[in-house]
Amino acid sequence: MSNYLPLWPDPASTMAGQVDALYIYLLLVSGLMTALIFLAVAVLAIKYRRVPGRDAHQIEGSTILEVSWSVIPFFIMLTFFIWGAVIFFEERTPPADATEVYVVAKQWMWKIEHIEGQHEINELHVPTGQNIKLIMTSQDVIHSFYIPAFRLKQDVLPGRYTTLWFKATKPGRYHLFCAEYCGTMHSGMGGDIVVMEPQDYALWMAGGASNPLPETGKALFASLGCSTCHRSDVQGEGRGPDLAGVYNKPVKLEDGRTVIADENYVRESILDPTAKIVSGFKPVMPTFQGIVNDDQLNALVAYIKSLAQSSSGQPSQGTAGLENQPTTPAGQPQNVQVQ
Ligand code: HEC
Ligand SMILES: [Cu+2]
Repeated sequence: MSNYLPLWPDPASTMAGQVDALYIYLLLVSGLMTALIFLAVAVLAIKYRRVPGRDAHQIEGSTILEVSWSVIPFFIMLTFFIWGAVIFFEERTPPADATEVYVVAKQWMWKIEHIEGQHEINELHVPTGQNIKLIMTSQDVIHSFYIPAFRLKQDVLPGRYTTLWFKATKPGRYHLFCAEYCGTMHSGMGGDIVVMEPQDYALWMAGGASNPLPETGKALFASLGCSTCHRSDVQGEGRGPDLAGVYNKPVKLEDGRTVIADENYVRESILDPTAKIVSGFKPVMPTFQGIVNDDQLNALVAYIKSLAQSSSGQPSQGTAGLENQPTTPAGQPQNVQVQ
C-alpha cells in the first residue's frame, strides 16, 4: 500500500504500528460521526419537510437527550486521550538498556556521534532489534528530528538536550527530515536512517574504528583541568565532588532542593556551574561556556555517565570507567551489540 500512498510510509519501528492503529481509530470514529451527522441531517430534512396542513410546534428541551449527547461523546473522546497518553508515555520513556547516540543539529546538517566513536553526517546507522536513545542538541536554532517511517518526531533545541528513543524493526534506508523551519536551506536538511541486520551493523562499526566517545571525554576531562578539582584518587579531598556515580542519581543542592543528575543537569553544571550548587561545596567552578563546543560537551557527558555505570556502590578505582564493561544498575552488560 505504501508505494501508492506515500503519506503512509512503511512502518519500520516498534512504535509505528501503535501510532498507525491509533490514527486509524481516530479516522474511523471521525468518519462514523461525520456519516451519522450527515445521515441525520438528510433524514430529518426529508421527514420534517414542509407539508401543506402540517403545523410546526416547539419542543421545550429534553434532559435525557441532552445529557446523553454530552456524556456519550465525552467517553468516546476519552478513549482518544487514554490511548494517546499510553503511546505518548511509552515514546517518552527510553528503556534503561538503550544504546546512546549523540546528535548535534546545525544549519543545515545532522552530526551523529556514536558512543563507540564513529562520526556520521546526515546518516545514522543502527541495528534492528536494539533500543536506541538519541541525545540531541542544536548548535544554533531550533530544529526537529523527524523519521516518518518510525512515526517519531522530536524538537532539537539549542542550550539543552532532548531525547528520543526507538527500536528499528526492518532493515532499509529511511528518510530523516528536519521538521522545524530553520533557515534558507531548511528543506535540504535531511538525511537517512540506515537500519541494518545486527551482524552487518557490527561489521560496519568495526570498519570505522575510532576513539570511543567516553575516552575522548576522559582526555578532555584531563586537558581542561576538570580532574584537578574533581578527583577520584583522594576520596572527599578534591575541591569539587567526585563525579563517579553521580549520573542519574539525586544530588542535594546548597539551597535545599534535590535534583536528578540527568544529561541536562551535567550539561548545565559545565556551562553554568553556579545555576545549581552542590550541597557542601563552594561555587568555585569556572564556566566552560564558549570553551567547549557541543561535540566536546557530549564527550564530557558521555565520560561522566560512563563513570556512573562502572562504580555503582564500590569506591571508584582511579579514573576508571572504560576499563570495566559498562553495566546497568541491574548488572546487565550494556551495548552488547558491538565491542
Ligand atoms: C576549580 C575547580 C573545578 C574545576 C576546574 C571544575 N569543577 Fe566541576 N565542580 C567544582 C565544584 C566546587 C563543584 C560543586 C559546586 C557546584 O555545583 O558548582 C562542581 C560541580 C560539578 C558538577 C556537578 C557535580 C555533582 O555532584 O552534582 C559537574 C558535572 C562538574 N562539576 C563537571 C566538571 C567538568 C566536566 C569540568 C571540566 C570541564 C569541571 N567540572 C571543572 C569544581 C570544579
Ligand atoms: Cu533544521
